[in-house]
Amino acid sequence: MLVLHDYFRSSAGYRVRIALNLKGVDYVRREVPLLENAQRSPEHLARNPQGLVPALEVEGRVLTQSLAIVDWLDARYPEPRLIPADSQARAAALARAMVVGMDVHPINNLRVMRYLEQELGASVEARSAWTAHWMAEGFSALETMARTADAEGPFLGGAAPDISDCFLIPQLFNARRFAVPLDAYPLLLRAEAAAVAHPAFAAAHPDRVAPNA
Ligand SMILES: N[C@@H](CCC(=O)N[C@@H](CS)C(=O)NCC(=O)O)C(=O)O
Repeated sequence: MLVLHDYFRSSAGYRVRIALNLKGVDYVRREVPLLENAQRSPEHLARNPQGLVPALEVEGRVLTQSLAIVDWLDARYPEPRLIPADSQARAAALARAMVVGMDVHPINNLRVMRYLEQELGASVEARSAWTAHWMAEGFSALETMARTADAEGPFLGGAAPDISDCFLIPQLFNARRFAVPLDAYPLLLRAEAAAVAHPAFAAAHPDRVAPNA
């Protein structure tokens, strides 16, 4: 049985939950309470020296980094494919996922927010402006990428979701938490609407996996 060390509101964990659900793979979740700094406990650092979630235990080994985990899932459980086989489509799907996973999320996550506040003295307003700015940059580029792609939707990946949808939907959840305006991104909202209606995405939602849910 796979064991996902995760935090209910972690968007990187949410990506992996979506991918596991899309693949129909059974797993158990273990909550790592980030606000209590459990990610920095010796126990979790032994799983992931970065002190981050998600971490996926697979047959005595631990996989980290959500993109690497989704890639592993695609190799281990090939259907449905989340990273397309066609080389051009593969590069495009990974590029969309990386807009979120490499260029938006890493500068908005908990440790960066804490650093901005505790080391650089940023106010709550300044932190919110920072978050909204980098999300808007990323969403704006993704919207253009979605518009110029061959796929007709509703997902970024087309009729079926791909890895970029696994990355986008959690980031939109974050955006809504921080009241980031989303009206300028109709194609991203179309993917979100399709995800709301999709059982694999719905079951991965933070409200569904929250400790008190
Ligand atoms: N690039 C990593 C990012 C992981 C990450 O930033 N996880 C966040 C939660 S979404 C975390 O564990 N934060 C804890 C902290 O910042 O102290 C991935 O994709 O897995």
